[in-house]
Amino acid sequence: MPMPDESVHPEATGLAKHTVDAHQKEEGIVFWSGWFCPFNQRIWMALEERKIPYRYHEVNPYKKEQKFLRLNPLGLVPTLEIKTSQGSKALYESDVLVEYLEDLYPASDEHPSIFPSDPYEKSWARLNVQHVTKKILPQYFKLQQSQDAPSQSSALQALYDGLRTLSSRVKGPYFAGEQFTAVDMSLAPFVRRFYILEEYRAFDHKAVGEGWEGYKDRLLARDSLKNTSSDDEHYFELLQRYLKNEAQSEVAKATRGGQSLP
Ligand SMILES: N[C@@H](CCC(=O)N[C@@H](CS)C(=O)NCC(=O)O)C(=O)O
Repeated sequence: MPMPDESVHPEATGLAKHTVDAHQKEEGIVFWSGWFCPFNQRIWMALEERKIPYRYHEVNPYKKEQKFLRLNPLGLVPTLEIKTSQGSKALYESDVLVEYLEDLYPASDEHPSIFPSDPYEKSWARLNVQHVTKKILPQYFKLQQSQDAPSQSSALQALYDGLRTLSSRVKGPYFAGEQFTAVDMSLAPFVRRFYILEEYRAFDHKAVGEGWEGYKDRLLARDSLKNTSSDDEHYFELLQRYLKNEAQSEVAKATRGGQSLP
């Protein structure tokens, strides 16, 4: 029997579909993407923010087809296939891919960087990407999948704590000031999906506290987020399996088993 997650809507919709259509010609980078995945959307945003040429290729990572596993043995999106004269090689893991793209296309007017140029500020940004990935996201997934009131309440408080810490470090309008950076990008796709937590898990943006609401509004208004986002109904179709704790993805299994995220 196929896993429930296998039956995701086959393609991006809404504004994301226009972006897909605009990236069909052959390029040196092939973006193996799952339109629905927030980790994947980080890289999609980076490609768009940095104006990097790429070809979009939709893949259902829950089907684990051999040609996909040959590129990424973990079978996860995002994956980048890099074409060379000797053939193809690949890289994966959103946090690594952001750094790869930065090295491949160093900051220029044509390809604006998503890291501050000052070395301290750059490492501070990296530290805060880690804060998002290691402190905020596990609580986000825990809150989604928890089925009883006490565990939902403790995940909700821990999520607020993580967001509050980040929010207190935002210089404004974005994390590092005027520049939109990898920190903003690491969180924005998840904030885009918070409407489901508001509806089903009593999440309240106001409860995060000072500065958060303005910051999250600026994230949600960013073109690279909007242009890589699909219609709400299709996110809900997938995320309701998390709300019922029925999802069988690696992230869902890790969350259920109390392990760190894949
Ligand atoms: N740590 C990875 C996580 C990527 C990830 O979990 N992707 C999910 C989709 S949101 C996936 O491909 N899942 C396939 C599976 O669980 O089998 C990253 O940051 O790139």
